[in-house]
Amino acid sequence: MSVLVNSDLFESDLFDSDGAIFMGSRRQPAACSVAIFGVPYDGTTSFRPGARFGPAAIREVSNGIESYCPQLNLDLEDLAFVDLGAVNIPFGAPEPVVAAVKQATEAVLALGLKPLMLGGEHSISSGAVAAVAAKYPDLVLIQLDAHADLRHEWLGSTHSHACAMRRCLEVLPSKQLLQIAIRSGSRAEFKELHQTNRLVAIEQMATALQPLRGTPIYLTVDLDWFDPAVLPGTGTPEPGGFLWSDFACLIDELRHHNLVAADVVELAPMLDPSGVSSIFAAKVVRSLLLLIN
Ligand SMILES: [Mn+2]
Repeated sequence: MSVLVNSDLFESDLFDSDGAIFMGSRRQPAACSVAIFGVPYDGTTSFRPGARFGPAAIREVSNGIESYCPQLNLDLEDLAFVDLGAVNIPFGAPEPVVAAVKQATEAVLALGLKPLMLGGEHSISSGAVAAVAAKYPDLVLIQLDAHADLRHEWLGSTHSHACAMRRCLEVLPSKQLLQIAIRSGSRAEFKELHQTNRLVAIEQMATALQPLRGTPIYLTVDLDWFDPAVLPGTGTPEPGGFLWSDFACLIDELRHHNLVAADVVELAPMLDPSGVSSIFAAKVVRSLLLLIN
């Protein structure tokens, strides 16, 4: 593994920096505050694959949206952020991928940058959360997702996308995870959601977050939290989801918070020939870039 000592001469075999970058981002981390990186992995996808193409699709369409966000009254052009490219990952099983994501996130944090990861499937989040939780022991993880992701194992893998939050709970205590308006899971998963008080109803979202102002927050956005009518390009769509206006309510609250890391996962662009899902995802990324800075 390479050792990162000078951000002006950032060269690392942890990342493959070839290819397109997110609108307005730089290729070198010097003087930046946020680092975008992609993880093109969907090796445990159990239903409809394609999330490996998510990071590239988000970057490709990013130039089609404005850099200015009227809601936040902030402009990406006023920020300095780097797009490091794709984490170099092996093909196949998830364990070495999660390990590579953890190492890459540690490298980003070591440069003093806040990580903003583009998936890829949700299993990658546990690697990034582990690295961020090591830096911020009081970290609170907020999960937007249709699914509870609390299975101990799924289809023979403990690092399946269906186990994403279970793996995060190995590095975070239960009370440091908030699962926002989960609408799909097993009976056992829902029993746990209720017993632990981790499930937050959509109407309670702002109220539940207010006491956490000042606490370091990691936001993981599984795009299937949104309704398939507005975001069909995802591997495990679930009817009964949310709209941009619901996300905007979360943004309104999070602007008062200390967002230290985020990821946006499970975009499978080829499942939406209209391309709107990718544009939706790019707009989510724009909001997070502006918030995390
Ligand atoms: Mn999900």
